[in-house]
Amino acid sequence: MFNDQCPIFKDQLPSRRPRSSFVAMKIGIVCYPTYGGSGVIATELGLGLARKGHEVHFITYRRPVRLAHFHENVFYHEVDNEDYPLFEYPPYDTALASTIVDVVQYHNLDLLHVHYAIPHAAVAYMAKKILISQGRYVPVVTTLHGTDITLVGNNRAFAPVVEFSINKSDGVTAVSQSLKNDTQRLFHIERDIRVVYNFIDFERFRKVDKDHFKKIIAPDGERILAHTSNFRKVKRVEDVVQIFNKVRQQVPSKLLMIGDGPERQNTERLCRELGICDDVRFLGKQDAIEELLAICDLFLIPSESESFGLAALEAMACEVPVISSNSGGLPEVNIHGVTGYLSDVGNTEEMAAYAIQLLQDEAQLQQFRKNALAQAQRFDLHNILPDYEAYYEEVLERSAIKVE
Ligand code: GMT
Repeated sequence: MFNDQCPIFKDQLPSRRPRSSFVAMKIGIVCYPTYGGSGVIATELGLGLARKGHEVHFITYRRPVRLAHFHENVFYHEVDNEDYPLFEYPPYDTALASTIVDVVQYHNLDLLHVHYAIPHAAVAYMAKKILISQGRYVPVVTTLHGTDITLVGNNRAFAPVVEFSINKSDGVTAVSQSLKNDTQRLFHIERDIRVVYNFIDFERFRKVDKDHFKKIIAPDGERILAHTSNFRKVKRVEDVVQIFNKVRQQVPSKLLMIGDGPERQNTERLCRELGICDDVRFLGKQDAIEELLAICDLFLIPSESESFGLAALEAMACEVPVISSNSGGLPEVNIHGVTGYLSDVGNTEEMAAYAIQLLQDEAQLQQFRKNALAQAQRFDLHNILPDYEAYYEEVLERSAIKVE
């Protein structure tokens, strides 16, 4: 007899994995390929693992944005989700499950790592069951990124599937302690959740000299504030503008709005109403965000909910202090009075006051810049990646032990 968690096919299990020496794994990564943080983390993780010698197979419906070049050990499998006239909604989940089965079998994968519970964890479960019927067991690790959990708070329709597929995963990670707590509060979770934080690649995110940009954006030496997001309601983008409106009355400054999404039009309208359009630039989606962060003095992220706040970490790696809300995992990243300041969601008065105080005190700003970098270094890719590798090993070993 076997069940969903317990592999029965002894000969394929990784008893060949001595802890002390490096053993390359074949890992399938399922993610959203878009600009969102979960896709970025999944792609950077895959690339990092491949650089270490693991074989990584990305399975998704479009080439992930950060998978721009050829990489040894990296394979990309596009999910073919053909739209038949019969379907009002093309059945992506079915196409994804079929692709996973095919890739696991053909490339002999050791483990599947799916990012974002909806629908990836449920689809991975379906693929796992199909593979079991074919005499093959592949353990599944699910990483929870935030909105896959908090969304359920707003839409209970997802709850049974999310809860079931988390419990049926062989390993579960969350990107912050706060998200782990939320998951345990919102669902009946029977298994341990490991916190593995978001990370940053310092090869890319570091302060570089882009003074020529600075002169174009702030010709009179104004301070530069920035916000990056997907401009969804949860980001409270209008708060960013309200904070900036107060700051610019005290400190000559400019605001860079990087990204795009549903709230952009409302936000642009607000800038017009406030008469501050000359000081605000909407840049849309940008690939080289680090080049823009390099010229910034302060980063604003007043989100309603934020499981971690990768955008804040990216800013801090570029030595930019952060004014944020205190929601979700943000206090685990941004340290109040050290790397920036935190306020209650919606308290734009206080956020603006903190920003003004910091921008008017050059010595303190410089100290916060250093502190932000030091804090970001805790989340260096080279520190976090081994946590994922160790967790994979643990999940594989646990699966092996169960059958012995
Ligand atoms: O922030 C978003 O809307 C995108 C979202 C995603 O799923 O791609 O980001 C979430 O995952 C990131 C990576 O783990 C986290 O850093 C973000 O904090 C989290 N966003 C929210 O919780 C709102």
